[in-house]
Amino acid sequence: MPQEVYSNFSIRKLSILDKDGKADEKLLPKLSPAQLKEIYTHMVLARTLDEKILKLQRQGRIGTYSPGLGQEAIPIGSAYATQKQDWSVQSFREHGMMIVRGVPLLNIMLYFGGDERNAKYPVDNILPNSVPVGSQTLHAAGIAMGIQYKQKDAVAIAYFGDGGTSEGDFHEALNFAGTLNLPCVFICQNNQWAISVPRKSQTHAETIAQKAIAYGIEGIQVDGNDVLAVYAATQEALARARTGKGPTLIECVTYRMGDHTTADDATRYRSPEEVQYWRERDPLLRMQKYLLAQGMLSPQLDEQIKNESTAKVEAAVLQYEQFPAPSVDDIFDYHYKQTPADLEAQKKELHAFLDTIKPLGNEGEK
Ligand SMILES: Cc1ncc(C[n+]2csc(CCOP(=O)(O)OP(=O)(O)O)c2C)c(N)n1
Repeated sequence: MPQEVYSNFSIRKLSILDKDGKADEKLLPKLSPAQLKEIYTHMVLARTLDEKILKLQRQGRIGTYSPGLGQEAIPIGSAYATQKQDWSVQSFREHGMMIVRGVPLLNIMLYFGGDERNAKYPVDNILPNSVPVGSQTLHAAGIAMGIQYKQKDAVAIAYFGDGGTSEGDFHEALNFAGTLNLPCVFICQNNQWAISVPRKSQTHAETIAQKAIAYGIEGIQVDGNDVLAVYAATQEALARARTGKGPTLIECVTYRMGDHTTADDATRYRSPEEVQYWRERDPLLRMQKYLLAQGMLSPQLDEQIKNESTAKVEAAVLQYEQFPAPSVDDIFDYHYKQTPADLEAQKKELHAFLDTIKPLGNEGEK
């Protein structure tokens, strides 16, 4: 037997809007001017929210926050391609996805305020934030198994970071998804950093997208700062999944412009030059330039969109800060159908204690 090449594999790379907002006309997805403006409006709102929550955290008015600054094109472009019945399985940086799918800003703030009631979304099929790195991939694969079993017309989308691809979960999920031909889309937000660990320490592979090849599924690398490319790639992957053609791994190449969270200081491990390189590739400015050049946006309309976003965010802050505190009874009431006697005793004891501190001006149940 001679030695021969078994096969040659390749990975597609998609970019539609360049960094100056110029589009490759041949690749433009079919979106009306109204839809393009809507996408931009979502991006402005996501960024306005991001900036506000960061300030609230610095003022001690909200808890630890994971900014989505610079990554808005990914959750927004991908969610814009979904249908109501699709499932979104998020990690903790996909506020834009929630905005597109109709989750109120209040819920997003409640999450970062540590209030568990954040996850009572008024819209279906969005999983709550899941912080365990990589876990989203298995959750989505499991949901996709359910969709397949029940023969539903839906797709499950998982969001995770480049760090997530080093977890066993990622490999198990892609393997299950491939062998079972699941209606699942894996969206990796490759933002170059997993806290202080650079992308090159996660894998020696040139791309994350090529990992799809090993699992026999479709893989594509997309410019993650190009909202139209993210939309187009997700649209294509969703159509494939919906028609029984199986899962896709989409690697979105982007950059985490902010700190990992408000508990981090990224200046300690990355250079100003690197940040500047990516600032010039800002996904929001790129879309703005495109719309201005197309005459779909004017400076006046832009101003109006920004003012409306600020008003929405400020209204949500008011709602968040006036949201009634949960009762301490919640600690005890949801573990058992019938609360056991020892827990009832603890509950009584806690109430008795709170009664003793209330007269001292303590906020009591808060
Ligand atoms: C299983 C697990 N290990 C460690 C952590 C702590 N942790 C939280 S976020 C993070 C880095 C995640 O990086 P990446 O997956 O690239 O996503 P990014 O935060 O950049 O969006 C780590 C290590 C965790 N949440 N879960």
